[in-house]
Amino acid sequence: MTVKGQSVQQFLQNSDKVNASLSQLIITVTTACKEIADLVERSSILGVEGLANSINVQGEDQKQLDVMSNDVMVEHLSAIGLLDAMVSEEIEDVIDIPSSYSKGEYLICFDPLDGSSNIDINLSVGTIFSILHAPKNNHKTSVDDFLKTGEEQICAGFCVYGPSTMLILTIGAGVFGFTLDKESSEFVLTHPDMSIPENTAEFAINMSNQRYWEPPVQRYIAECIAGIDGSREKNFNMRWNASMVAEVYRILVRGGIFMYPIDKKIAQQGGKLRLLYEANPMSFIIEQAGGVSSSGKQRIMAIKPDSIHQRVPVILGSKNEVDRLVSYHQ
Ligand code: AHM
Ligand code: MG
Repeated sequence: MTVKGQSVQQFLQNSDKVNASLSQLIITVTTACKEIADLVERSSILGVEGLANSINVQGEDQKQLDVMSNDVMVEHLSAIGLLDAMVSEEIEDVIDIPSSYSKGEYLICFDPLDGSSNIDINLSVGTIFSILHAPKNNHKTSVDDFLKTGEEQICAGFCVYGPSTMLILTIGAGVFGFTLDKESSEFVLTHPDMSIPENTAEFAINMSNQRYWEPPVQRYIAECIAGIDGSREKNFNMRWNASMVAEVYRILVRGGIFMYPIDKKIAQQGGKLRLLYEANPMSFIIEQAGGVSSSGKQRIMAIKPDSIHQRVPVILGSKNEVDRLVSYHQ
């Protein structure tokens, strides 16, 4: 039963989709997220909102909080004996479980702090995660273990560190939103069965990349901007948070379409957003809430990854708008 006000722990206990070990793994992620929420909230007091003076595997400047959030995740998750290995946006190779801890039956991929260009301006950032089964039998952990389609995810979620800290979770039976109650330090169910309206008049895209877009996206956005005077005969509104967690949360609450499409500037790297720990978990959540998620050419969850930090074009959100833009690609 999904009763508003129940803790995430109670919610998982009542679900027939999770066993005790998966439930414990999810709870451990939420514990790490509470710690990250605290770091984000106190970052200027702690003096850690700036650059770490290091570059990650993506060639991006790491913020101190990127590194600290990654450490919090790795520390909590290494010790629970439930994981076989991990992949993080901030670490080039697969992260092995130290030999001092036992290994377990799951794999996890995460972006410890998504949208981190927003840290020093006090806008929403978040943590995204995706959980998979590890291969059975005694085997040596390898990159290949992670190269599965998004369809094989058994759980995906994200936390948004905004005015409230929220956890959005799917275990393959709908999408549930929990709000962190700072008095009890519990995530409590506030948004049961989240569902995305099929229609929307709100789009999200980084307009500064317009001159690099391909024709289908040019056409779609031009039609939105023409509004009531154009072929769509309705006005659209635009949002861009530069924080995927905030954009996906907004779409879960009131619908919308979010795009980080392929463009000439990023064509060589295959897109901007990463498949394993950004696009796949968000696609699982969006589909579970009745939305659609596509690269423009194919369903994101059907893409077989070639590498753990692979990038992909992303178009997701309200069904009718995503379907329309996908049809412009055909
Ligand atoms: P990050 O994981 O390094 O923060 O990058 C991902 C973020 C997404 O949250 C957001 O949609 C996008 O990058 C914003 O990119 P841009 O700054 O090009 O608008
Ligand atoms: Mg990210």
